[in-house]
Amino acid sequence: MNRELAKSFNTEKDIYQEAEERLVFWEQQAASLDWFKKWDTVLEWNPPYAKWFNGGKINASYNCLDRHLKGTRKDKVALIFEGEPGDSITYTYSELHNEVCKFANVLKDLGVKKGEVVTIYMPMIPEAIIAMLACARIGAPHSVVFGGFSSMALADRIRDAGSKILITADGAHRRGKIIPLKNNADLAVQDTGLVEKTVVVKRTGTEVAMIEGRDYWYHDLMKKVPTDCPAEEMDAEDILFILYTSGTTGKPKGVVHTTGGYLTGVSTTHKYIFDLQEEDIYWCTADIGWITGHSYLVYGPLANGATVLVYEGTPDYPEKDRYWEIVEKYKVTIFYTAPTAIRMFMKWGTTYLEQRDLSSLRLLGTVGEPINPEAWQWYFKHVGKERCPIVDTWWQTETGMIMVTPLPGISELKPGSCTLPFPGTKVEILNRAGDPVQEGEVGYVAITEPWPAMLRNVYGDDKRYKDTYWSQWDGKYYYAGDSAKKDKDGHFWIIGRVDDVINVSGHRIGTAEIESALVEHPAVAEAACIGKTHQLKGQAITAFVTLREGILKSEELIIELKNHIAAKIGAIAKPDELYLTDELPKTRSGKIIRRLLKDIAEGRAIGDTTTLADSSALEALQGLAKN
Ligand code: 7RM
Repeated sequence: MNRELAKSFNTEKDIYQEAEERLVFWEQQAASLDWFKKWDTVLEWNPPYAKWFNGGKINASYNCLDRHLKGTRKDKVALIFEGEPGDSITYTYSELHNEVCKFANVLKDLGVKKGEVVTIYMPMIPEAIIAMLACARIGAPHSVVFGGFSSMALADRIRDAGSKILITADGAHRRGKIIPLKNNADLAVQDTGLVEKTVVVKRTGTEVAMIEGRDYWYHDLMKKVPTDCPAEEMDAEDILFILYTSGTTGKPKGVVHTTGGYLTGVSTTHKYIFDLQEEDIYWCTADIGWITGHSYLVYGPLANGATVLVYEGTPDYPEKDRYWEIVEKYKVTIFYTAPTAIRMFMKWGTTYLEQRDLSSLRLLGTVGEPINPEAWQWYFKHVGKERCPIVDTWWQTETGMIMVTPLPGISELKPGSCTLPFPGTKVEILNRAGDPVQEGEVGYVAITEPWPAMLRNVYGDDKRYKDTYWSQWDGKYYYAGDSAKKDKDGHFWIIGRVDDVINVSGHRIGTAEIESALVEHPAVAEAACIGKTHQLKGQAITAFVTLREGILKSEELIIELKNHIAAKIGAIAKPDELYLTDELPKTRSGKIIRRLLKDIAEGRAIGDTTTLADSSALEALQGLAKN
């Protein structure tokens, strides 16, 4: 379907064919960036260590700013900022360049040296992006810690990175309330005893304690510095940033990304996948604390000279139409969000969309989880008005860039499938032995050839890098930790994390499969399933379900939903227990934390909740499962 509709997109050449010669393709893409010195080799691959464009000299901040100042993009809007309280501000490329240069000088004055990790713990405000680009400018890797994380989580990350400088804000706006970022930062700083200087942006006007000689106001420092700061000539393989991501153990992994390959990967994918045109208003709703914020809010789009919208708040404040109000106000053309947000919009109903003009939209995207076909259809119909292709983009913190995705204008769109590997990448679905699986068979997602934006290591933990990603197939292929199937057209259907597989009486059932069946039921908004230890079956399925607005909870409905799953998948997938709940425990990036649901179902002590967005969801659930 939708091949017709996608025809309006500009794609004269067959990019898949063109990219068959992978290294030639990536070399051509790299050449569209500005380099101080050209690379010696495109790829040096000593599994599992890759060097891309080795010998090349480049700066990410220069590529996101300076090179746009030469022509008409100088006065083009780079950032449109919409604050939660409704304030807004824009920066042209030239203005953003000024601010970044000034802040780079501030960092230098504070003694930050090339190679030193700077931690950024900020709300979604322009200064956060300015700080990232300023770090990149002087060659100091940044470690952005999501502003919703606790002081403990922040302290862990500061410690692991050995960071001596922290950039934060007095507070963050969140649903009309203020989150005390500086207070949290202070606790983390005390706890680690590592941080020597902090820079504080005044955002909320909250009263905060400033320690003489340690804490500095951003606006004070910015007054005293020149606007001129040449970009440091970095090696292509110098670290651009570290981003912590949770693994199977409690200790987060610092995923290391370098400069030249990363920038090549994110700019190329951003340009082709979002069909970027000069006049687009591009909005990615991800927070800068996540990889999507790094790759597709900051580095990809700015390297491409796009106009990027940055929104500080949540979709439901002050009203549930806030996103659509923003689309209408700024005439957003490209909108990139997560399935969890889409399912929430579905739950809220269509009235909020209907009262806003969404006719500027021309392309939609999703990322973060498998999108169930029903949510896809809803997005297509009610947001895109059946005019906008949807790009369902599969990738990870570790891949740095989108790896499996449709291309508008070329690909057939299939609700629920992220379709095909991006040109110039080799993604496969393999069995344990490393052989490709047959059509319809479940296997593991593998990346069989290095790609430019791939992670280079786990910060300070080489062993973990090898064990986690390269031990599955003897160091040959990258192990993504996801399971997937291919259909008859060779299109990818991601099932979910491998750790989300339930084994009922020897039958492997993906939680995602059951969840997908559940959300097809008209009463269901969202669902999460886990495997609960069972004496006979090994594991039994427990389902947690939130209902759509206006649907009442009842025993009859519980029975109906169980039968619905049995009808959709088979009796084997019928949950033993099904709870109707108002909320599910999620991370701040919207991923359901099944581990916590498992603790609840098993009736054991709740594990690590530092990644949980809202703890009230848990309390309600515990009450339910006890009854
Ligand atoms: C970008 C991001 C990575 C995990 C990944 C998958 C899941 C992401 C999709 C998806 C199905 C998608 N980075 N995932 N995108 N599953 N379809 N389009 O989310 O490191 O935070 O998460 O997210 O399980 O392994 S991440």
